Amino acid sequence: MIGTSHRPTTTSQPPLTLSEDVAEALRAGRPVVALESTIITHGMPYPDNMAMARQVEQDCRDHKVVPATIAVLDGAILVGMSPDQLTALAKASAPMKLSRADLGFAVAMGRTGGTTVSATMICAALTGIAVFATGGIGGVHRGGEASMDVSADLEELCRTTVTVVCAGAKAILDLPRTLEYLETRGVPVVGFGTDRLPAFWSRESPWRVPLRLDSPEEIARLMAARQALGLGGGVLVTNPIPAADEIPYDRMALLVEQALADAREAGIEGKAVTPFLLSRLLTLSDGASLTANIALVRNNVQLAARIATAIAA
Ligand code: PSU
Ligand code: MN
Repeated sequence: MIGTSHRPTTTSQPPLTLSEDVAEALRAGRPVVALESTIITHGMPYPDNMAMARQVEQDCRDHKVVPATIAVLDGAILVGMSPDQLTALAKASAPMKLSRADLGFAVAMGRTGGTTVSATMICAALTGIAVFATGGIGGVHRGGEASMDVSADLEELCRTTVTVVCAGAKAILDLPRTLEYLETRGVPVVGFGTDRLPAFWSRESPWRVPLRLDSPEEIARLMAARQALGLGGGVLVTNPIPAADEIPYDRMALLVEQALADAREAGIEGKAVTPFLLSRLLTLSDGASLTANIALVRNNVQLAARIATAIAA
């Protein structure tokens, strides 16, 4: 109760700033979906990034679910953002790309950045949000067996208990090694209504997805069963892009080869690789990759909203 005791100012509370509607929904047990923000800062150009960010928040509200876009502005971890805060993030000059390794640094140094899948999962779990929607996850990069370029997203899926809805992984990655990594570390990879691993812009890839579920209620049951068994760690739901918006795998594969060659030639390394490839593919596909990207993110957010609703029921 307020006023009955003095609390020391150094509490063990994590430094998270919840928007009023997120805090209110969590108190009342109403559904909330977390949304990442590297897609805003590094995944799409301005102003498409801002339009997409607003659209997916509206998609959540249309499903009577509260959106919690997560990002770091001037060192504050925001869980749920105002329209002004979203605009500031979308327009930020040289924002950081924040994974697990960078989150504490950004808070300590008052920096601004978009949170990747790994950092967004951490913040969602700290807040008590169980479902999170993104476009595509990071994975084992092609040649990763030599470069050791493996996205921190995979390790986060192993350790942090949040269900992540994505459109599979991009063909810029080594998809079979990405699946192997997740299997070894005990992360269930679920195809939503499909037996084939979706490949982001494409509904199907040549690889089978290990598990299949066909409704949001089944996904909620999987989450409940894992919780009852004390199995920590994430669930990865892979949701194929709507047919009307897809770029077929074989066509995309050619553009991906070109973009990878360009990245090698330009000497791009480390965390710059994914943003570089995405922007190259935007050019190489004459903008088609961006249209597809927006469609698949919306599709994922809508599924995440249905899963969050099924859990709350
Ligand atoms: N997929 C997109 N756009 C993105 C990303 C994925 O369509 O911006 C981001 C996600 O935030 C993901 C990150 O967590 O890329 C992975 O980066 P890396 O491969 O450097 O781990
Ligand atoms: Mn990497």
